[in-house]
Parts: sequence; structure tokens; C-alpha cells
Amino acid sequence: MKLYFHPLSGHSHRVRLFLSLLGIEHEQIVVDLTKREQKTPEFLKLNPFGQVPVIDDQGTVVVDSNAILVYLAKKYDKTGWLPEEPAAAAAVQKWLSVAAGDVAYGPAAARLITVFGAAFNADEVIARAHVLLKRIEAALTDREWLAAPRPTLADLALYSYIARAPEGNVDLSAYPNVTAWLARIEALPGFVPFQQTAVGLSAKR
Ligand SMILES: N[C@@H](CCC(=O)N[C@@H](CS)C(=O)NCC(=O)O)C(=O)O
Repeated sequence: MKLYFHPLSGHSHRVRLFLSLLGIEHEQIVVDLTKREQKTPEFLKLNPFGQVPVIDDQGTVVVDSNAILVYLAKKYDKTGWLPEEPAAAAAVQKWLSVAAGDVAYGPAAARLITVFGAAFNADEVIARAHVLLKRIEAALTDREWLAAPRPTLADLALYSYIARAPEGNVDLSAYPNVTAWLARIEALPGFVPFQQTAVGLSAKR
């Protein structure tokens, strides 16, 4: 298995995290986004969208972080990261949609400003992040995991950008259920951290 990724990409981290939790050995290939390696003709043959992450599983190429999570769960997991039961499967899918929408345009976008210099409106994306965090906080009121009584792909898909939201000046201190849930994920056997950057609220003082 090959993983094409960038160490500061949360989309990449959710895949690295799942590979590690599943104990799947893989070769890590850094695609340097700062040098636009994701737009070279060679890489565009792998992923015409010109983005990381991408996996190549002995010739089966899968692009898009959430699609990769689903592929890995279907192929390599028997423990329930992607439940079969209809209501739980739908709940996981709902959170994957949240990861691709609200998370990408909220906390992930806020962090892109501080880490990569992206030209988003900080007030707008930070406000969007807090709307989402209030929803996650409420969803975790009476449960430990987002979609089922056990951790699922829903938790992994949301983890990376929520954990590093402070880098984008999104303060997590008003969300105790969220911070407890982050700690539960970090305690899973095989957990690997998402590289930190000293920017935003995470800047060294
Ligand atoms: N929907 C994609 C989004 C991936 C994505 O946005 N990747 C970013 C890094 S976090 C990227 O490769 N950006 C470079 C670019 O778009 O040129 C996924 O879930 O994998």
C-alpha cells in the first residue's frame, strides 16, 4: 500500500490515522503542496483532482479521504468502523458529509489561512466553525462517539481538523464534550497525532 499525502493536511491525517489504527503497513510518499507537486502531470494521472490524499493498494488507486476510509473499512476491517446496520451506516454517512462540507469550509478553512496563507475571510470561516462546534458539542451530550456506541469512520473523519482548529484561531475551550471526545480518539490503540503548527491560538507565547 502506498499513501500519497502531506504532513500538514488534515484530509491526509484522517487516512494515516485509520491505516495506523488498522495496523496496515504502508509506504508514505510526501506530495509537497508548497511546490505544487499535486498538480504535476504525473500526479494528475493518479488523481485528476490534483489533491492529497491518494492511496495505491497494489494497483487499486483510491482518491478522496472519505472514500479511502470507506475502502479501507470495507476491505480490511471486520470490527465495525463502518457499521452495516442501516441507521448506524446512515449516521456515519451523515458525518462524512459534514466532514466534506461544514468541516472543510469551517475549521479547515480557518486553519488554511494561518498555516498556508489562504485568502479566506477569517471572521466568516471562524464563525462557521463555531456553528459546527456547537452542533458537535450537542451531538456528544449523551454519547461518547458520533455515530454509534463505538468509534466509527465518523469520528476519524472529523478528528483532525477539529483537533487542530485552534491553529486557525478557533477556540475549543467552550466545548467540553468535544475536547473529551478528542481525548478519547487520542487514547485509541494505534493513534498517530496530526503534526502541530505553532500558529493562531497554538502559537508559542
Ligand atoms: N475532498 C478531498 C479534499 C482533499 C483536499 O482538500 N486536499 C488538500 C490538502 S488538505 C489539497 O490537496 N490541496 C491542494 C490543492 O487543492 O491544490 C478529500 O477529502 O480528500
